This record gives sequence, structure tokens and C-alpha cells, in this order.
Amino acid sequence: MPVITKKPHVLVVPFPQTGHMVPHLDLTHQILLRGATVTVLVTPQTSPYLDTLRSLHSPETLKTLTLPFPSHPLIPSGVETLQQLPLQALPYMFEALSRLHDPLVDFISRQPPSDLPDVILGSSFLSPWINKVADAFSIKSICFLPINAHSIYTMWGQEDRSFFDELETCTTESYGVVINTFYELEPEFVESVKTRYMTHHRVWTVGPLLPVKAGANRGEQSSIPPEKVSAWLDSCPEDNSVVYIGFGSQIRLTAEQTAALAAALEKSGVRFIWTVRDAAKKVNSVEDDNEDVIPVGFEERVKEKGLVIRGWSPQTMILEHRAVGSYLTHMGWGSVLEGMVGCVLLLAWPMQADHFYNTTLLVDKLRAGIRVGENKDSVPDPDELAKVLAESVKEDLPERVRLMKLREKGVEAIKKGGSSYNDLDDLIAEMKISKCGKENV
Ligand code: AWU
Repeated sequence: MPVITKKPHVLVVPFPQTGHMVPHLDLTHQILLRGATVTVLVTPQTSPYLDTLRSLHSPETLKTLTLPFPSHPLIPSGVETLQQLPLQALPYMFEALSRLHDPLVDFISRQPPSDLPDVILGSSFLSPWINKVADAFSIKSICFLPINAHSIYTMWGQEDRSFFDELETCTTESYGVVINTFYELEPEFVESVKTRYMTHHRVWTVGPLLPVKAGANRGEQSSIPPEKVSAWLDSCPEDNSVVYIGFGSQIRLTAEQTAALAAALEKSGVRFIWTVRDAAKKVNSVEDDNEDVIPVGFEERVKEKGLVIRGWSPQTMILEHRAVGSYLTHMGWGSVLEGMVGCVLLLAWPMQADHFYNTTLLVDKLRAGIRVGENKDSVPDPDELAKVLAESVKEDLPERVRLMKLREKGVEAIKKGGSSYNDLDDLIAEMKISKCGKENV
């Protein structure tokens, strides 16, 4: 007879990269609202990600376990997140994080029975060692995926599975998976993940995961006071007249791409906000040293039309503002969902990883976006891009209409009684049942 744990104690182990941590902590907020007690494993540099959650939940229900980041010969000391490194450093990050296994097992072993976690909710698809920690204490390891079902289906269906093989294995070996998507967006792919890969139905679709607090920092402090950005947007008289340009936390454009984009913005005449990653934040950059360099004189020439934010922008606030009508994006999944919820037209310039799968889903299959760039090496033609930018802020584009319909389904999914809301309830119910029926207090 399974034992019901009244308030499950969930150990959350996020992957230290903004695009993974932000939705993972949005999910953590949802399970805290449903009565769970949570301990989040961080290292010193990722502990600030919890500040917004700490302002919303008591230290009795939201606890922090801070462990030192394990050193690695190919990761400069002081670096603890992937966005500070080029994507090529991912294997080194895997190796470093796997050395959290022993200190985490040691920490759990020293807890009184009443403080033992009942379940781990981790990024085991990028940290296989998490499943091993769960096995050591005979508790469930539930894997959180900040990507969508179509990406999972595509990655695991590929011929060359060298990179994905281990990711798939440790995900399918977990007790179940939580996906930041909504069933109505991609039913055929959600069903495939259930039947073809997980071979069970412990697949919970809980998205779109929204910011826990409107206007809160997501990942880093905004480089410009958010109120200054919103005042700039408030000064734009027409709704949907502004293009937002942002490429997430991992991508930096080359100087050539930056110049082409600047030329297109100038030619288009559109109003815009452009977030340019702070090159100084990158460690051991393997990219062009003069990356992300805004052409001299550009900002002066466009100062009546555009706002350049160097570093980090209050992205969700921007995307939700009435003045913003389109979003030139790298198609990182969290940003795509934020653009959809913000009712903006997606202008897709996929760069790496799942960005291509997200573009196939949204642009090619659902026809709810427009492709404007090919990959991280392509350089757009300024004249062609200028035309697309000018066109993108017209309200009647068919792609925008289709995106709005998807948005309605996503908003319904997270409302009480919706598919994502119900899956969150089911997830909590599953967390309350211990894996082997042992007595949980
Ligand atoms: P986003 O989904 O854009 O993630 P990335 O930063 O691109 O990182 C994984 O996310 C993908 O699978 C990977 O391919 C990779 C990864 N933000 C902000 O508030 N201000 C800024 O200036 C820039 C970003 C926020 C943004 C979003 C998050 C980035 C899932 O793409 O609002 O919440 O940072 O998410």
C-alpha cells in the first residue's frame, strides 16, 4: 500500500544555465504553492537566482543547500554557470557538476529522517548523477526538461545519437519527466514522448511556466532600471509598433552580424529595443574578440527610435508591454514561450541546440512565426531584414493571428482546470507517494 506524504519534501537540482534555471524555479514556485517543502541545491554564484522565490516563501518551506562549485581544470575559477562559457565547454560542465554527487549524498545522509527528501526534481537529462543520488536513498528522480516535446522527439529520433544517447538514457531511467510545454501546443509529440520514449504516462506538461512575480529579475539584474525601460515603451504611442531584439543568455553575435542587424534596424525605421550581451561577462570567449560591438555612431543616429541595452534586459516586462509587436529571437524555448504569452510576432534566427527544433515547430509546422536567420554563422542581408522588420509590426500578419490562437490555448492550459494546471496537481500527488512505500512523516 503506497504511503501518502502530506507535504512532500522535494530536493530541486537545477542545471546552472539561465535558460534552465529560470523555468526550473518557476516550476518550484508552483509546487511550493501546492504545499510542498523544497530544498534547492545551488552553488555560490547561482544562489541569487532564488532571491525572488525567497521573497515569496518562508525559509521553513523554501530551503537552500549551497555547495561549493567543483573545480575543473578547463573551467576558470569563479565560473559556475554555462552562460559564462562557450557551448563547447558543456562537457567540462557535465564533469564538474557530476562531482556534486558525493557531497550531496553526504549531506542527505546526515539529515534526520524527518528532513530527508521524498523526491528529487532535477535536470537529470544534463546531470545523470542525480538519478544515482535518488537511487542511493530509494527515492524518485523526476526529470525537469526546459525544452518542448517536439525537441525531445527530434533529438531522440536522430540517426547520430552520440551526444543524445546518454541524455536519453538517464531521462528515460528517471521516474518521470516534467516538460515546460502545454499539451494543446503539440499533442502528437507529447504522446510520442509518452509511448515511444518513456513507455509510461508519467509525463507532466506544465507550461507555459510564467514569471513568479511580474517585473522580477529573471537570471540577472537588469542593466538599465526597468522603470526607465517601461517609461521609454510608454512613450511609444502606437501599440505593437516596437521590435524587441534579444538572443538569450548564451548567444553573442559576431561583429559582422551586429553590423548587419544595426544596418537593418536603421534602414527599417522601426522603433526597437536591442539587448546586446555584455562581452565582458564572457570568460574564455572563443568567439571573435570584437563581438557584439555596436557600430560607432549607430546609437546617435537612431536615438529617436531605438534603445540599446548592454548586458541584461527586463525581457518579460518588455515582451508583455502593449507597445512591443515583434521579437527577433534566437528561439531559446523559455524566450519563445515568453514571446507567445506577450503576444508578439516571433522573428526566428535559430543559433544552436534546440533553437532549430523550436523553429521547425513554431515556424514550419505551426506557421506562427517568420524565419529571418539561419544559424550562428549566418549574416542576414540588411535590406531584406529591414523589410521584414518593418512588415513585422503590422498587426494583421497571419503568423501573428496563429500565434495569438496558440497563446489562448496556453493561457487556458495554466488556468484552474486546464491541462497544465491539472498536470501540476497530478505531479504533486505523485510526489506525495513514496517510491517504495516507506513510512514518510
Ligand atoms: P532562453 O530560453 O532564451 O534560454 P537561453 O538563455 O537561450 O539558454 C535552454 O535555454 C535552451 O534549450 C538552450 O538552447 C538555450 C538556453 N532573459 C532576460 O530576462 N534578460 C535578458 O537580457 C536575456 C534573457 C531571460 C529570459 C528567459 C531567460 C533565457 C532552455 O537557449 O526572459 O527567461 O533569460 O531563456
